[in-house]
Amino acid sequence: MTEADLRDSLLHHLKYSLGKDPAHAHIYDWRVALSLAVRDRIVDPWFNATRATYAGQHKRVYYLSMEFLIGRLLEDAIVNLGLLDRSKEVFEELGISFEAVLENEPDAALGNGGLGRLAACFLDSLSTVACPAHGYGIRYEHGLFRQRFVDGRQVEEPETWLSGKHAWEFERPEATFEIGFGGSVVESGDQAVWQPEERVIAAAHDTPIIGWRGKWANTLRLWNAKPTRIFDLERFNRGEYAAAAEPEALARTISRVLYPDDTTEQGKALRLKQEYFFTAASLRDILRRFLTEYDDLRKLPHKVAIQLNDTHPAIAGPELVRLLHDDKGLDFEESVDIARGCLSYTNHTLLPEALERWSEGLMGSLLPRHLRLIERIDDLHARRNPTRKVTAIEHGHVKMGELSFIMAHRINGVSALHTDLMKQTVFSELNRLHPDRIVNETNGVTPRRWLLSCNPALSGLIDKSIGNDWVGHLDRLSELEPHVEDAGFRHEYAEAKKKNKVALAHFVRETEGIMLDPDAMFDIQIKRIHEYKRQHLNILETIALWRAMRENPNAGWTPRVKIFAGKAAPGYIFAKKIIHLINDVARTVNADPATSDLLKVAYLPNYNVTLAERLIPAADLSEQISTAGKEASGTGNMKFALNGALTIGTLDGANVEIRDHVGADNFFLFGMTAPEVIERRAVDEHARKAIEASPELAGAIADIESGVFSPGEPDRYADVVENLRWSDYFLVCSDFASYYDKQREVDGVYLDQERWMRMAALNTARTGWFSSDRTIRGYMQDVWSAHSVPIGS
Ligand code: 26V
Repeated sequence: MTEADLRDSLLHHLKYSLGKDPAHAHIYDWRVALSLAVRDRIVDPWFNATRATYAGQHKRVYYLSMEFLIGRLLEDAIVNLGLLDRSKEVFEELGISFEAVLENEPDAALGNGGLGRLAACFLDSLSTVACPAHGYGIRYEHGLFRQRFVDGRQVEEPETWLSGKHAWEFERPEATFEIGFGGSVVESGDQAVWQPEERVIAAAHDTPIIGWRGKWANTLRLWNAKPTRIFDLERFNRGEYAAAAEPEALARTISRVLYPDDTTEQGKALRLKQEYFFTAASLRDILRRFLTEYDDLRKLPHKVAIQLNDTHPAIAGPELVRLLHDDKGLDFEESVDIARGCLSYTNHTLLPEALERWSEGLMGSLLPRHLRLIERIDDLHARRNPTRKVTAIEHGHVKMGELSFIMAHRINGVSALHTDLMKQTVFSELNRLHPDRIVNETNGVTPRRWLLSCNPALSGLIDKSIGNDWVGHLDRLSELEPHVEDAGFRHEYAEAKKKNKVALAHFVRETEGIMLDPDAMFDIQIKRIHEYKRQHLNILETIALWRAMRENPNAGWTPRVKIFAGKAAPGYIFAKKIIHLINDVARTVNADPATSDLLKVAYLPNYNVTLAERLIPAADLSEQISTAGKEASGTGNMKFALNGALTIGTLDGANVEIRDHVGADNFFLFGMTAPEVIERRAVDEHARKAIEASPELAGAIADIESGVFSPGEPDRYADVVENLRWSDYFLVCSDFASYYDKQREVDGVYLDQERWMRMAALNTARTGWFSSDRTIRGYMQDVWSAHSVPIGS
């Protein structure tokens, strides 16, 4: 496609799809027109991929996920199609800011955090490696809430990514399924008929996902919930207008909003409805597609691999058994075995409060047939494994992790440490019975978005040094190693980092009015706010550092900028307190003239994929400081290291593997290990003892308690302090001294910029393994038995 072709296509869409004259077009119109022009280029590879899959009768992968945190799509598609330079030129000629066009796109936040972003990286990699695949999820009308701060407190507002035209998707009015809830089951012998009481329509919307170099495209199919009857005409004619619209409102509620809680609150009927809704629609669609090609359902595991992204779609087990046994008449045991042959399950957390369980009461009323099938699945498992001690149903609850394990032929962890802990803890008994099922697939991130697009300064330098093959083969970054010894290369590496920091400083000045010195160390912690991630450890260290700087201003301090971003679940009171505290500390520290050249703190609101793309390339230091054993993997940690930020981190999740790859000398390790954490927790008054032993920590806590950061309201953080001193389950106090000391070591190394830049460049050169292409190839081999389709065939 030449520049002229692109311009013609853009102007064509502006005129015929948007009905706009270029003279009157707004940035929005240009953005949508460009998206449609780019989308046109995706359709042929998309069709070709589908045809090649049918022609070769290839196995298909289905990735079922409640969340796809995809962010913006336009730049990504342009980059994958190799249209970046041409697009820039077209807009330059038109006299329109290409930047502004890209910025106009809403950030699709159909996910909470790491789990949803991983699903989005996987879609990119599945297309890049030409693995026939579909993503299946929910087309939420409202994604994750927007976050604002009012007097330092988080306020949530609804998000409206669909307010304009969604340029990427194709609505499929013909692809609909009726999904039932509630009602009763009529059993006769082995057979059963479920008569649901309530029905909604699941309607498909497809977004093509193009891979690197535009050779292959897969489909993300998201389901919308619609009523079976638009409205009740009889009631409308009687003048009962609100009542007439009720069925519609009720049905649409199912796909109305993403649950923002990755927190404890469970047992919400709407959430279970969402889970069943999208899982059932997806399975019906999968079977329909299979039956267009094959007639023997026993072949299903050879042609279909279904991945459960956490337990959210765990109802797929019993639902697939129901479809095979009740609807298609297959024998029950055979149905269970076929289902297991297709299904596999990824576990993303070991935190007990995060493991899904549903009361039998709720499950029985919404999904009566499924509850009965789960009992039978459990019984079958008991019969086949007479020594077993676990059950999927226990104390009146269905445990979705156990159910998923029993119904899956592979269960995977998301980092080496997490997989080991899974075997030792939550699934120890099931692992004993089925030692071949648990495998490790360490997470990865797509280098297209998380290096090539978000960091043109660095990716340009990499291209110049080793060519551009690394984008599709990230382990080739190792070819940078010899360049790292070249002072000229290191200088250019430092220049690229500086450029990104200047751009971020500009952004922070414009949006927050905070002035940042681009020569200061940019120390960044960005992720959801959770106690186990320990943002409070970071802010305590910030306070301690500020105190030390005030006490001894001429001690040769390394200037620092502490940047935070992240949302708290609306009902997570402690997390919200931590946000408030960080904002209070930021206000106080930033107003202190004594330290204004040495320390700044900024909490950037509304963290999302787009903000991450700005922050990560500008980071010097990446904060990965969770309590060891609690962060299953982390993926931000990988993005930072790839972009040349050094990590200060614990031996947790994928930090362990990052450190193995970059080398212990190029990683700032601190804190207790997972076994030490368990031991320490058993020590009486561990927190109080740790506070007593660290004057820096004691001083920081004392400042909080005396209202230094909340003048006139010294009690504002009483509960945080109380928790730290008397409970401190996540061992903030016990890890504080080690963290504080390591941070001072970080200060020292940063002063030696030659050394720092060598370490940073080695981080880039040695983190090619963390590409999600590598992860996907691992799943294809160990979990799905799926293969890439030779492109062009
Ligand atoms: C976390 C928590 C924390 C405390 C309260 C309850 C609760 C509930 C859920 C979660 C996390 C849910 C699953 C999840 O998002 N896991 C994340 O998955 C990422 C991709 O594998 C991984 O990198 C993160 O470490 C993991 O937390």
